[in-house]
Amino acid sequence: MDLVERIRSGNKRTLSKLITEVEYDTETGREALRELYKYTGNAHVVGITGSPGVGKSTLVARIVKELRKREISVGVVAVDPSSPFTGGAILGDRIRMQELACDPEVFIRSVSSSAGTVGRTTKNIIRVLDAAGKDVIVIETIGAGQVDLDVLNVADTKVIVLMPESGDEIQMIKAGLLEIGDVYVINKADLENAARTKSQLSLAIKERDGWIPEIVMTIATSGEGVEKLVDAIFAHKKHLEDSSNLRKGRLEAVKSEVVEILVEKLKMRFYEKFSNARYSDIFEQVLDKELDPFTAAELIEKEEGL
Ligand SMILES: Nc1nc2c(ncn2[C@@H]2O[C@H](COP(=O)(O)OP(=O)(O)OP(=O)(O)O)[C@@H](O)[C@H]2O)c(=O)[nH]1
Ligand SMILES: [Mg+2]
Repeated sequence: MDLVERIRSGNKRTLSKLITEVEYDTETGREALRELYKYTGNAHVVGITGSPGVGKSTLVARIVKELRKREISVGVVAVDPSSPFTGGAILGDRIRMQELACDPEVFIRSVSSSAGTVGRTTKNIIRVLDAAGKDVIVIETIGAGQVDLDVLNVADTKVIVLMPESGDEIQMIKAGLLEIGDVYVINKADLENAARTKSQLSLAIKERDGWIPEIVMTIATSGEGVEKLVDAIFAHKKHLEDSSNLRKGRLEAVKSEVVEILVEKLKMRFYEKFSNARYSDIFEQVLDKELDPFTAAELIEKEEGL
């Protein structure tokens, strides 16, 4: 059986090995990604994001359980928070996740965000899981910084997780996350201020592309509200399918991915060019303040016919 067939049969060991190849960006990994590409696009990708400690991992474990109850196969990609302060939670997450990982229809993988290429790696892991036939792929990220937003971009449904707050203004408004969510979760609804946070949130969110973001209250530790959350995710999925938004969103993602690849290639090419002495006088001039970096870039552009 060739690799593609083994992956598509859902063999966990093969899947695990291939994902490692993809993580290390090996030739085998790249080759497999090219071959598997045409089998992707069937999975619904759900991005779960929110500040450290809001309960994302606890929630993801509950979502996976709920999906399995509905006989839906699941892949989970956890992008580890890089902050050492939340490091303690990771061990707990792994233990919770391990119980679920025994299920042959569940595949769970962590990616370390310390690697500079985590965005692309995560996208590629999602592809492998998609080609392997997982119906839903859940990604957990902390939602801060460009990398996380990149990762979130590939999600068809973006779920923003908040917890009750006592302030006048929800922190997430400042973080700019209120413009991108399709579903909002107020987790830890057992704590004070849950209702208040919900009403503040409902005032802040707006309709986008014919979809009014849903707000769901959950208590991830007990599982309360998780069924409603999964329903909201599927309602959004249906909305995307019924409108042309699924295709539109994915088209944008494809575009930015190709741009990203081109930029990476261009960068390599420039560094190669700069490794010989050809432009060294320009760099010297910039260093000596005879040229500014913008003018230097323009000169090189002209020289290269760009
Ligand atoms: N009271 C209460 N505590 C919760 C709830 N959900 C999660 N927690 C607790 O909140 C803490 C953080 O939960 P995690 O699931 O690790 O949170 P996280 O968002 O994944 O955290 P990071 O991955 O570190 O960003 C844990 O101690 C959970 O038990 C909830 O609904 N209510
Ligand atoms: Mg977590």
